[in-house]
Amino acid sequence: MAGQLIVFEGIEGAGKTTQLQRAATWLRSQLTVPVLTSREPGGTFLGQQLRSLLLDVRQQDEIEPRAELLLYAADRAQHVEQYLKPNLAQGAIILCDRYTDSTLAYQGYGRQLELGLIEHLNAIASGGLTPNLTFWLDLDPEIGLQRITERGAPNRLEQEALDFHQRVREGYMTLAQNHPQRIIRLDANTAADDLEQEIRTILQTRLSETGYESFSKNFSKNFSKNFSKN
Ligand code: Z5A
Repeated sequence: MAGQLIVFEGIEGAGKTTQLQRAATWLRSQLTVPVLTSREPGGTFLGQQLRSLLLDVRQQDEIEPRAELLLYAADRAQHVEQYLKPNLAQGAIILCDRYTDSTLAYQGYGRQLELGLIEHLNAIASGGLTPNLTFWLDLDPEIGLQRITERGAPNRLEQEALDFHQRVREGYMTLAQNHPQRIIRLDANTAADDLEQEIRTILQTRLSETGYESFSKNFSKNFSKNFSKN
């Protein structure tokens, strides 16, 4: 069976990385297929170098919005061909921190570059690879930025003004409305344990529907173990 690409999206501090790691740990305990994690930017060796160019606050040049867009596209093109497609072809489930919707939300809605241009570039960079499922962790940017400030050392994009992050969030809202089957909105202002449970339930349903039989079997086994009175 071809693998599954499952993406976690949202503004800074929404809790994507936390939930992605928790979901990966849980899926590995449930499935026999490989469960991998990755991120954009930075999912390849080249991508790690692009990531530091893009996010380092010590960057001397003000990065032009179109230059920024092209650097994210370069990172994606490398990531898709070198990592995502080969592993999906082997049947892996890949949980990825950010993908094409980030470019639409940040460079499109945030930087206000032309959406049609970004869609075209996303199609080129992704080679047509679209996520099977996207979790959008929706959070008020004021709360997200407060979480980041408490964590310390904000990156170049995290230092943008609040209205930039508001536009990014509105962008995600529009994307979720336009792709209701693929993008699932989660209220990220919820305790991490509750979010984790919600994500597990959705993954169980979606992956069972896609034919992950060992998943359903393991699940029913766990279920009877947990709830059987014997
Ligand atoms: N970007 C772009 O512009 N265009 C593109 O095409 C792509 C990306 C692909 C990547 O930065 C940047 O690149 C990003 C968009 C841009 N902008 N910025 N900045 P990154 O990877 O370094 O940052 P990030 O993706 O935004 O991750 P993050 O800031 O680390 O946030 P997160 O992964 O969503 O959250 P977290 O690390 O899981 O949690 C953050 C803090 O909140 C941490 O202290 C947690 O303990 C806490 N937390 C987590 N969950 C909760 C809950 N539920 N309640 C309370 N506190 C919580």
